[in-house]
Amino acid sequence: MELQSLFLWIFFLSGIEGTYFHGVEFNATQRASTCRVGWTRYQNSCYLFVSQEKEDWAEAHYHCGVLHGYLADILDADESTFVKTELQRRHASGCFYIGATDVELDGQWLWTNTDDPVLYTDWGNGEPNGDIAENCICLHDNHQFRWVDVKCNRDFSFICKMRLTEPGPDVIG
Ligand SMILES: [Ca+2]
Ligand SMILES: [Ca+2]
Repeated sequence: MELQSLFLWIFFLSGIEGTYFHGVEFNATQRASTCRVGWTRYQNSCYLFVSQEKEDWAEAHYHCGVLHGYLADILDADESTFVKTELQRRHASGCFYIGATDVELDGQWLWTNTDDPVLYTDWGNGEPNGDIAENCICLHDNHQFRWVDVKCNRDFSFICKMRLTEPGPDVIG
């Protein structure tokens, strides 16, 4: 997908108000202190590992937004270890998109949910190597789920993240 059309599409999708997804209703104003069913808690955030359906980066970005999360950022080594451990525990395969892109300026990776520069990185050997052709990041099983840059129009699994608004004990019921 062309750079401009990618961003026009994201702009278009961001204008759609999604209150329903796959028949499940979510309350946008809900304040959560525990993770929803299917999401996994780490620190003060919840993570959803979506591997049933493969989507390109823009679709994955939109999909996480509909779920009131965002395409995950990974901000330090501890969080990276958590995510990689989860993927291995689930016997995941293939590649999982996260929320960084260098589509605006090659080599300057930004987390799209905050526009913050990507400070912590966990690149696989020889990565990133795609220059202007590869502007999205996924965690690849061939690299023990370290990061590789890939073409944003490829269909992959992805990881959504949601911060808990009211941190509390992870108690069900
Ligand atoms: Ca690039
Ligand atoms: Ca690459």
